[in-house]
Amino acid sequence: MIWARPLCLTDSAVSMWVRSSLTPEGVGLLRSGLETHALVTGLEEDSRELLVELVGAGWVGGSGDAAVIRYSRLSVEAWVARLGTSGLGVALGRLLHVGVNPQPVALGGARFDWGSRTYVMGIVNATPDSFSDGGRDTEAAIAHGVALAEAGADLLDVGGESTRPGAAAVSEEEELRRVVPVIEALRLQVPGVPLSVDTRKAKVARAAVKAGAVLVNDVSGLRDDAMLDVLAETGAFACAMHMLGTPEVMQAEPRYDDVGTEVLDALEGALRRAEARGVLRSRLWVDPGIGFGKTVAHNLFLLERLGDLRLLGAPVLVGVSRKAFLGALTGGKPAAQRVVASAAAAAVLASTGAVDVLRVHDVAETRDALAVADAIRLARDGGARFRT
Ligand code: HH2
Repeated sequence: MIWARPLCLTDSAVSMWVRSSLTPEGVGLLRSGLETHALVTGLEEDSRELLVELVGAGWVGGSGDAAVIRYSRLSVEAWVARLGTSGLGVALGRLLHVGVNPQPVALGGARFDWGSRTYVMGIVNATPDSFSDGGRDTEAAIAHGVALAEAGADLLDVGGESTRPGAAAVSEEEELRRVVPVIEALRLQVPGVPLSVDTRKAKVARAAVKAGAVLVNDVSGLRDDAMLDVLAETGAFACAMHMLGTPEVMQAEPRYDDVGTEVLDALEGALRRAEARGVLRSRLWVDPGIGFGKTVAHNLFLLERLGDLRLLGAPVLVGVSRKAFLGALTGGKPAAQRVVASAAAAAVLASTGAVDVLRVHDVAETRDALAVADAIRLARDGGARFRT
């Protein structure tokens, strides 16, 4: 039987292309010359004129501040060489990050080889009031961290302040009292698992890093210069998360003109502020902040377009675990009954290749879901025609 199958230049198809027709060099050329489309927004009159001239026949159309263009990696390289670090040059240059994994990193002795699988950050809340698993004292939090490490967590995120919608802020002293002993104990009891501290406070971050944390997970998006100074001085990694406002008010009618662009703008702003204060960009991760000043529709749209965060060139962390939007999608289930929905979300996100780390409460269940999703995403053996 004869079949004509549409062929994309996916990784799974490359060896078949080579076997059927092209040399590996030919595949490389094809890849760099392969055309695709981009939506360009934020254009002003002069940058729009420049873009029209630059892309020539690649101009598809546009109105207002937006345009659609056709591009290939080769054409982007030529445009960037011409435009340098102007706003348009930087924007177009970011297209080169798409489809490219961030550089591997060693974090607290563990290696993170981005793209090889989706990594799991286990949540260790040492809080009385977290939305789904509050009520742990120091000993219970330590035991929980050890259990999550045994269940296969690649990292553990220790938090001493609930940031659920409407939560009141916790004092610095109280937060220090909650997180530092947990980090000290986990550093000794699970030495192979890197530790992160979930805090918005520079003093807490500094004490946590001293106690053994190697990453600062800042849900306020690195807004505080004192936090940036701690990162620059200690060399700790950090995750900048997007949040609209503060936990007290963030869910009071969140509004955006364009949620995707506003999240990208805010995260790029955080990375630039951090770099300007001496933090290495290679140590920064980003997170769209699911549930932090977003409606269910905003959350779903950000997840559907998660691949856009690749433009920032940083590892992408996402927290969907047991969150309210999953309850809304499953007929109003309470947080403790959102485990299957959380694992489903993890698998869907991992199957797109747009997420590097998932922050989760249920490590064992998530690892199972990711084992399946990652295996399908990375499947290469399609029989003799496809095998390398
Ligand atoms: N979500 C929560 C807390 N910290 N950090 C990042 N980077 N991304 C997230 O999505 C995120 C986060 C909220 O979850 P949880 O810690 O379980 O709840 P609470 O804030 O009530 O302790």
